[in-house]
Amino acid sequence: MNSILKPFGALFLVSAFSLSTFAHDFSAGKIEVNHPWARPTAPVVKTAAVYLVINNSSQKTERLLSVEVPPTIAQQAQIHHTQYLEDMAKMREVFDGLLISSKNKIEFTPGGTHIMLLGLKAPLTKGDKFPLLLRFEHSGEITVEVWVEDKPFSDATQSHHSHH
Ligand SMILES: [Cu+2]
Repeated sequence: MNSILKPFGALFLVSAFSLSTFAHDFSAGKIEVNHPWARPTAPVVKTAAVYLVINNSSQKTERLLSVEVPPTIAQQAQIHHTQYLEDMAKMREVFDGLLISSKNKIEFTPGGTHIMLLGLKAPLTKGDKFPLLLRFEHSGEITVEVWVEDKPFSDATQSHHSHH
């Protein structure tokens, strides 16, 4: 685990320049990540879930291998599935990566697949933004910016305001 976390510091510095302040979408090759967001957390809560959409426009199946956040945000980030067993929702870590088939997308949503932050260092507050690293099998690494907000708004279409 330590060896995985080490490169993050350098990576974060580099990616800070490529973070777009205009659109909230991020891409590497044929992979696009749309609107990463998380809900605000209560002070006593040490976990949080991050949601986003991953689009794979390539000809081959892509695999999300792992996710990371800076140690200043949380101790660990994991990919989780939610399974329902006899009306009980149970979260399971995805160890072998998450497949995104060719020309397809995966939506991480409340009650479904999500990225779990464990050992939060501070509560997530509305308006906060923090980096999240996604590591893909073919497309390499993408650092996205997670926005802390009450709920997601549909991107793109609402970013254009008419001028009177
Ligand atoms: Cu979870």
